[in-house]
Amino acid sequence: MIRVALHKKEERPYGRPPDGLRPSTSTQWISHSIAQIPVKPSQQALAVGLKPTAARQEARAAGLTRTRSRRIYPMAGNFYQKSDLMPTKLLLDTDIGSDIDDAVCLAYLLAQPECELLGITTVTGEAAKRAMLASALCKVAGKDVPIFPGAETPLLIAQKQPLATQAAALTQWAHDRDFPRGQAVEFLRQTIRAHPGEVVLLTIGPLTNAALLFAVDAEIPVLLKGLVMMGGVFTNRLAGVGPLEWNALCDPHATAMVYRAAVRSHRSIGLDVTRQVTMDAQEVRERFSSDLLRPVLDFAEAWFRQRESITFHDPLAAATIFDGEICAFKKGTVEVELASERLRGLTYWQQSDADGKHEVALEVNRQRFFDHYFSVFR
Ligand SMILES: [Ca+2]
Repeated sequence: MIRVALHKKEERPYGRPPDGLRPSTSTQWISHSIAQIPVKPSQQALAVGLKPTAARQEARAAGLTRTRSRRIYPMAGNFYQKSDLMPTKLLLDTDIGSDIDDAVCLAYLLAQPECELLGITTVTGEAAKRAMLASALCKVAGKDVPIFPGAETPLLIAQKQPLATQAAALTQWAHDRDFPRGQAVEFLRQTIRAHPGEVVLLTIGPLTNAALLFAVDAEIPVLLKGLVMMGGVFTNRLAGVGPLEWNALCDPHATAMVYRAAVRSHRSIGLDVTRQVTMDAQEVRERFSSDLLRPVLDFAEAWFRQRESITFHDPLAAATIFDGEICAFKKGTVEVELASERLRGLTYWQQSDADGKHEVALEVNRQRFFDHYFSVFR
């Protein structure tokens, strides 16, 4: 049994901002039994709740007609149509501070004019230091984005990512040091409920926060506009890419819970695709010249002491939200291996055009991605 601290639920109608979230005045404790999590694909019971009827009724009551629903949930390959004039409301869940690509991704989101970044949550070890790194980028961008340190340890397995190594570069950059504690999941929950059908949740780290979010509020998956994840490996077509991917590996049980949730638009950009968008250190140093990319380059110097290139895993996942032509997706069903200790976290993908609820990126236009990525910094 684990215990999850949540702040007392406010009784307020949907459509209003979660302005009462900080600071909190009282806390209620909700127990969530991890023992309820099925461990075999054959036991796909209601791990995170699959009764969306009430949430759909609430979304309709908030003005999401059937016609509009079709417009904001288009077919694969055209996820978010250009006719959407309003910026996309986005929540970012990140393990910024380990692989450099999270910072590369956050800089892109802060510069992307079509992105309304509602908040950032951090995940895995030293979550507060990760929040400081996110804060440093937000300050350079001149944006006041709520940042919440989230879950530091996986649901059941041992920690694989205890340190935020890039935090060493924080001495060079102004950043906040104090963040609300123990409120990340509740912040996500209230923000999504305040904007039913409008928020895209982008996860670019292990899925502990997302799994807890779906576990404490089973209506959240259908209240999302979409869930976009960097994670998994779905084909074996790319030489040198093994069957396991880091985000899924770091918390396989959370990954399984998220794939079982009844999200209406669920997209995964896996390692077999993201590994195709790399840039060597010299070109990164030449092209990361804008004000917002300068701290990223500073964070990256520690990275370059061990590697000579950056792979744009997380920025690629983010870019697919704003340019539907960068990646080609196929529908199917993803199941996560939990029984085998050796293969735990492996993502099985079965293509199914008819009833597949998970869209997986299969192809990437590398040149289009890099052109798109750097275009937002001009
Ligand atoms: Ca990441």
